[in-house]
Amino acid sequence: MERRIIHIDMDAFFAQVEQYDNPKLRGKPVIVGGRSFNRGVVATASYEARKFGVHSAMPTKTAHKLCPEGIFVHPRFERYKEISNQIKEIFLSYTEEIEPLSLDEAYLDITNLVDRQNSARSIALSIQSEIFEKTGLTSSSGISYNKYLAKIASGMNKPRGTTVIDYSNVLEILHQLPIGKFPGVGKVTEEKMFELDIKTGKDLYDKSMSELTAIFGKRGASLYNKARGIGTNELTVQRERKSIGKETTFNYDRNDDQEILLVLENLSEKVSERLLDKGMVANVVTVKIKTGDFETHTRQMMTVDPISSGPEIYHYAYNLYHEVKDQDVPIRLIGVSVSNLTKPLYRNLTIYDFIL
Ligand code: TTP
Ligand code: MG
Repeated sequence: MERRIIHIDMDAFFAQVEQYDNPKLRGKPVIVGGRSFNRGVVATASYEARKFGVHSAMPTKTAHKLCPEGIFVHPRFERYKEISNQIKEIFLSYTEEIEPLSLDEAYLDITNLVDRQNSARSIALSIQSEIFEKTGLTSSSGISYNKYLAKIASGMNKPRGTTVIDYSNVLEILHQLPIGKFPGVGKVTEEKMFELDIKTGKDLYDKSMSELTAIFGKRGASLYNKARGIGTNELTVQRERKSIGKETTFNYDRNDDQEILLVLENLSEKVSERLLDKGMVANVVTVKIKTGDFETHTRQMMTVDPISSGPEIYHYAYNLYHEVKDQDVPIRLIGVSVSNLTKPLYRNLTIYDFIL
């Protein structure tokens, strides 16, 4: 089945965030990076600064020379991370099939969202406008039938671009693409390509598989395929591995099972409350103890059914406690957590539903 993959990449990400947060910087050449004149490098530059030839990884010193009126700003990674999370939430509201590549770019597999009313392009445009509405920032998107083509496409009409590569235009685009723009071709490979007189996708296309494997080893085949529009469409999706946990540290080491289990029951109840708050159910329970000499031990168990109530969590925690606790060794900390969390699509039926 033909996949529809979108690659979304924020425009001049760090610089745009700085311009958004500080309106005085808007429309100006902003250069984000290390401000140390001798050792700093540029993380990124606003499009206004790029006109002067400033780009990522360039020494700050060079950027100063090229763009004397540039405004140099120190990066604020916490802020970028915050916005990155906001953007990720927007992606997740469209599909769970997402593969983030860095703070400012991700692949989305939107195959299942495409129908008669919604083309892949219109979905990409709608994601981009939603990002703009919620964060004030612009992005570019590329749409294709595999990952690396989507990534190439998103870079073709930056900033604020939306570009489709399909079977009708793929070879034309790849043939004229500078070799350094192929994902996976970094500076070193690019140099090697130049030595072989391979400057564009067409030059690469003209090489045989055996020539390329002789020069590039195992990567030869992948390069051969990349010149032809062939690449993987499988996303590496990070399933949420969130967990919810509570723990207590005692003010003295304890060894009395009754006492400890009372605490564990209490903690289970608190974990349940937070789980219910989120409207989620769990499939794994973990118990953690720390002994008096600071060794940590954990045990975990898959639940038979997804669980959420305090008594259910305690049921598993109780058994795990007896597995992990050495009768003769007092402990200073006990904790319980649940993980493998999901939102139930419908309420689980219980025996009471049948009685009624
Ligand atoms: P990119 O997406 O490569 O660049 P960009 O978003 O600044 O610009 P473009 O419009 O061309 O996509 O990288 C995203 C962020 O990662 C960038 O804003 C800053 C950071 N970064 C570095 O810190 N060092 C680097 O060498 C690069 C390339 C990026
Ligand atoms: Mg970017």
